[in-house]
Amino acid sequence: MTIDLFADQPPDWQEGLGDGALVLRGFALPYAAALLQALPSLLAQAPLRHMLTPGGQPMSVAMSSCGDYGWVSDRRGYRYAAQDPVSGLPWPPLPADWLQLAASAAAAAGFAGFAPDACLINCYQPGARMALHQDRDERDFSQPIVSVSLGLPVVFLFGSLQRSERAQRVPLAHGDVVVWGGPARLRYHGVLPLQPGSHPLLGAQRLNLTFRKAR
Ligand code: MD3
Ligand code: FE
Repeated sequence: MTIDLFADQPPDWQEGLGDGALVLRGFALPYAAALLQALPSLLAQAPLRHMLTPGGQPMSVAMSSCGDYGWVSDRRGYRYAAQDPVSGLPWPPLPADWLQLAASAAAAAGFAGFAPDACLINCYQPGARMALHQDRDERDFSQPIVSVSLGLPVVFLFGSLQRSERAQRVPLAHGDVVVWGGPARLRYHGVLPLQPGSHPLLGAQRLNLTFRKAR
């Protein structure tokens, strides 16, 4: 019998980002083809759009959703809605293999039984960015958020519970999955402007899928 001195260490594809946040490098790679295969029909039903901030500015990131609820922003504010305001129809259903990826990533990070009812689809073109914000439109902050990065790499900003505190910079690449829960759930976060480039599967863009339990 051998004694494993590193038995308490996570595998090297798992990186802690402080309490409650875990990067699973490349976790989505085996799912990437299936994820991308479902996209055209999802986006045909619920097209990507540049939503307005409550202040009336179009966001640089183009967004859509699937699942029981979608995230909506307009002059009235931010909220989850059961219908896409563009079509008046329900959002397309969350594909089964997307759900399976989200649940298995959450389980790997210690959140067994994660059952998201919303997936926000963010599409970044070069120059698109996301300012520091908190995700607080969901009802139950004990539920984690699972994010999947696809396409061009980006620098993710991971702040603290106060906007003013300095954010750490975390590179996120194609196939990386991050699970944000527990004490990390309400940390400020954002994304630096996407740099130009070309990804073999996605060309000059980055997609981010965030799986959430909205209600
Ligand atoms: C940390 N999206 O859609 S995903 C968002 O890359 C959003 O498109 C970014 O922030 C993107 O709201 C970042 C990573 C992420 C998502 C939710 C979080 C990080 C988080 C919630 C709490 C803390
Ligand atoms: Fe966010």
